[in-house]
Amino acid sequence: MDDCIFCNIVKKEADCDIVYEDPDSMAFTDINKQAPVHILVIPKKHMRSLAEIKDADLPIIGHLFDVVNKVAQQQGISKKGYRLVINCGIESGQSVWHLHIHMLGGRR
Ligand code: DGP
Repeated sequence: MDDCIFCNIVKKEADCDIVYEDPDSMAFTDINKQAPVHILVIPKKHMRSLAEIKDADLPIIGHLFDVVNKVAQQQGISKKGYRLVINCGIESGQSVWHLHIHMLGGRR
């Protein structure tokens, strides 16, 4: 989608610190870090939110959690632990309407 900032990141039309990429997903540092490690894991395919995924999207959702595991190891937070957040919908405060998993780690 042209007016989606995360789609623009996927197309490499917006600047960001990409830490992982494969044909279906991408992970990059959040522009507004809330923890020493704050990474967003996204599907490359545009999906507005968790509430709007289709049955056909379920394999990519599982894949995203595999990516979380890989990125956690790469970032050295796998053993100590980290928090995952998915904001879903207006009342959650979701501000970017492209599904993303926040990975927060590096401190207790
Ligand atoms: P949420 O509130 O769950 O929709 O979180 C959206 C996150 O996306 C927020 O923590 C800031 C981050 N973000 C927004 N725009 C950009 C951007 O252009 N680049 C990067 N790296 N992160 C962004």
